[in-house]
Amino acid sequence: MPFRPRYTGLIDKYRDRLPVHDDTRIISLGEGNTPLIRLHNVPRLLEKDVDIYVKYEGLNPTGSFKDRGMTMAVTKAVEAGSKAIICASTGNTSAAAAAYAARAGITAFVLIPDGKIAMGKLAQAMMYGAITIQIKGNFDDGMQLVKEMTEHAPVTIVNSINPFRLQGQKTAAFEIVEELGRAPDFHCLPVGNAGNITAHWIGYSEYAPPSDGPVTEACTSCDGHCPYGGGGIVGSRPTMVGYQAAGSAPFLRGGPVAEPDTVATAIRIGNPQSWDNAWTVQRESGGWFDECTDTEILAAQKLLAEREGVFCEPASAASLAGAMRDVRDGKIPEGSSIVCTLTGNGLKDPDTAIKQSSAPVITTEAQLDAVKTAILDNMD
Ligand code: AN7
Repeated sequence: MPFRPRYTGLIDKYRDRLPVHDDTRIISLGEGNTPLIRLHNVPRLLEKDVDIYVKYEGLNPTGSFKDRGMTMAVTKAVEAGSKAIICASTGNTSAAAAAYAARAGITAFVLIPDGKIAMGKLAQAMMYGAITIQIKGNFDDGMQLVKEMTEHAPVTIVNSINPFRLQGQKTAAFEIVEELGRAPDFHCLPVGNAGNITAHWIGYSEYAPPSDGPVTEACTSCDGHCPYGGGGIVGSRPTMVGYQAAGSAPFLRGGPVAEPDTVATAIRIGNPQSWDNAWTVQRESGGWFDECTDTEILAAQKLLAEREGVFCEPASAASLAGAMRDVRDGKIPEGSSIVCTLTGNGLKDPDTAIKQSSAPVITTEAQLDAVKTAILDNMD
């Protein structure tokens, strides 16, 4: 039987296109290589001829896409001799930072909004041994404090303003192109700080560089033209579409939102750090931003779980909620191939899931008669 080499993470796989050296010590947990699942039942429900794939980033080692960026950011922090990393987070960045710091043997300080992160994410920061600082404020307050802290202590920021984060996250686009053999027509993502939509665009642009000029203006991490990698492999880039939660939608309001609020706590962000880059992505790709209500987000999360067997966290479902509406309205035309990024695992936020589920949970005596009734009453 032929054996395939063991998968050892995205830096090893894409080292030609990433800023690492031959002797760089790689801090990895085997992130990346996530499944691209073709939806069967949702397109049928929509009664539209579209191909919808979900890129299930919830299957990364800490359960979100943040691991792609964190393997790079922590690898580079360690290479530079840093002994401590710091981030503000709505939960997933802190989980990833804590895990990769543990792996590297350095300290992670994480600032999270008190009472506003999902339970699974708090459990992760604590178990991975981060120093957790719960602030009586939101993500945007935390981000401001983290930036100020770097002037007072030798700590490396691992939020997505760290350019190595985007370099790691661009590999999701590589995987999608390799699997489909081409770029999708549309790529839909939930947007908070807009780091991930920027990173995807950098990745797509490296695989299908425009004939003239820089790969993409959004590629701030390499001053406008990427020195890594060896040219394009496909001929097109997707239209990029970013969806925000309606109560937390600065890209729709045209500026920062002071008191962002949404059930999708991961994207409860009022002052996106990649503001300019995101508009560059929108312009260069011919895409758009839109917003989804909490009701739409939760309905899409439930639909995906009940009809496709894929459990993502609420923020992630914004990508599908928005895409479904745009397909229905014809903004995304029939015949299109669409990828929706499911940024985080549903297990991150069991409270929200249990609260909104209407599936029967029947409590009975541990006796055959009682169980028989429960089953026969519920047969179709
Ligand atoms: C599940 O963890 O910002 O637009 O601090 O956790 O790149 O910010 C999380 C963001 C989407 C938005 N989906 O991505 C954090 C944090 C999930 C997320 C986003 C986040 P960006």
